[in-house]
Amino acid sequence: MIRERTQIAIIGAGPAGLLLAQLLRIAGIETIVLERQSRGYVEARIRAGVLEQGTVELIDEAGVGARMGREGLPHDGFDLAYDGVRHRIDLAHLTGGKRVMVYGQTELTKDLGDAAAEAGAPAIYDAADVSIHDADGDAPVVRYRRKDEDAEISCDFIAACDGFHGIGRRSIPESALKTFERIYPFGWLGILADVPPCSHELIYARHERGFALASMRSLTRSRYYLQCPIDERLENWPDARIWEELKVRLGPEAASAMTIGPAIEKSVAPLRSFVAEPMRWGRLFLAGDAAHIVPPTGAKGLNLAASDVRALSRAFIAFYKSGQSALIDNYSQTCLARVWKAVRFSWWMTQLMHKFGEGETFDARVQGAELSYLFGSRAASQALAENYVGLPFDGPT
Ligand code: RFL
Ligand code: PHB
Repeated sequence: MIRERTQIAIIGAGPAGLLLAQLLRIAGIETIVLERQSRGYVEARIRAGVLEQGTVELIDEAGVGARMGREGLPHDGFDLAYDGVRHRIDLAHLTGGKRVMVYGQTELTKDLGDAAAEAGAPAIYDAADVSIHDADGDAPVVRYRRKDEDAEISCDFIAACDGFHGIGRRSIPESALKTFERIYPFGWLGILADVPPCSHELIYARHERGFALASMRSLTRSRYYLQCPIDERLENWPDARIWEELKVRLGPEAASAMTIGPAIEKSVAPLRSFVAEPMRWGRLFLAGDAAHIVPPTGAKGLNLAASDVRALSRAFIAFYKSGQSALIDNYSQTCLARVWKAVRFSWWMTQLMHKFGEGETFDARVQGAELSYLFGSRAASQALAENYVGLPFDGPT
């Protein structure tokens, strides 16, 4: 049996776990990060692409923003397309100069993984059978298996950053947790291709055949999504069919500027809203997707993980540096206030942009009216822009 001791045991080496470890490391707090998968597997998962300005600032504060500063693409706006009309949401103009950054989650995870390795404290990858013990007492323990040897970490606190399917949230007794969920009746078919984007900014399109999104990872790599049935099979979508459908849904201007090429990744993701309350049980803290999921329409998932980690790192730092536990005690309440606003925004944008039924329904008419209002009203556009660039981290609770 390997026995170890650390201040904070972190489960999960996704963006939340790695960023938390990095923020604590530079504050002189010890952590051990346990990850079920290999480093290669974690870094190859194609997911988020849009970072709020506050997330960018946090990554800089963590000392891992250099490559993002060189290679990331700052975006001042995006387009909404409806009924053949494209309307630009000028983020910078509507929010007093705020913008977002297009930088892939894969790249951020690599930068964080490199920083940990350079500091001589890489995550423990391929950690099997991770389990949590005594989190409601004073001496929590995490057990796992490493190359067929059993290991045990004793620690002061445990941060479960192990995503929606992790064991962190499941280790909390059901009676201590309240959960809220909405499952949407469709998914997103995503495609990644090494071709230049069809527009220099993102296009979110509401089309009678369903939602489509044109995004990117760089000036030579495009990321596109199509609303599809929840049980869609990838075999039904050869590359040629995806490109044709994107052209129809994104409209003639995007179609004429679209370069097509072979897909280097293709997947279907379900859409879900989910929140678990509270985000703490004794000495166990949930952060990121372990505590909440939002549909990707508002580009909020990774950004919420970053704001949880910001609050949790500040709480641990206050505890170790000045013995204050107020931030630890308020962690769940502080996070949930911002989480629910992002859940609301992601739900609203999903409702607005997707096809929910066939034909000329009441809901479709209301959607049309809301989009037309949005295109014509500065107040409505401003509310969208303010949420998209990210609400303040330390807003009212
Ligand atoms: P992750 O990334 O799921 O990482 C959790 C890690 O924990 C590990 N793990 C375990 N380790 C040890 N023991 C166990 N028992 C374990 N169980 C799990 C896992 O292997 C994994 O490495 O959660 P984290 O760190 O909270 O990060 C959250 C983000 O990944 C997620 O919110 C975003 O990707 C969501 N998202 C987007 N967010 C944005 O902010 N902007 C976007 O543009 C955006 N686009 C997206 C998205 C998510 C998508 N999908 C596929 C769901 C687009 C898509 C299509
Ligand atoms: C992406 O590029 O993967 C992306 C961008 C914006 C979203 C969701 C996903 O709203």
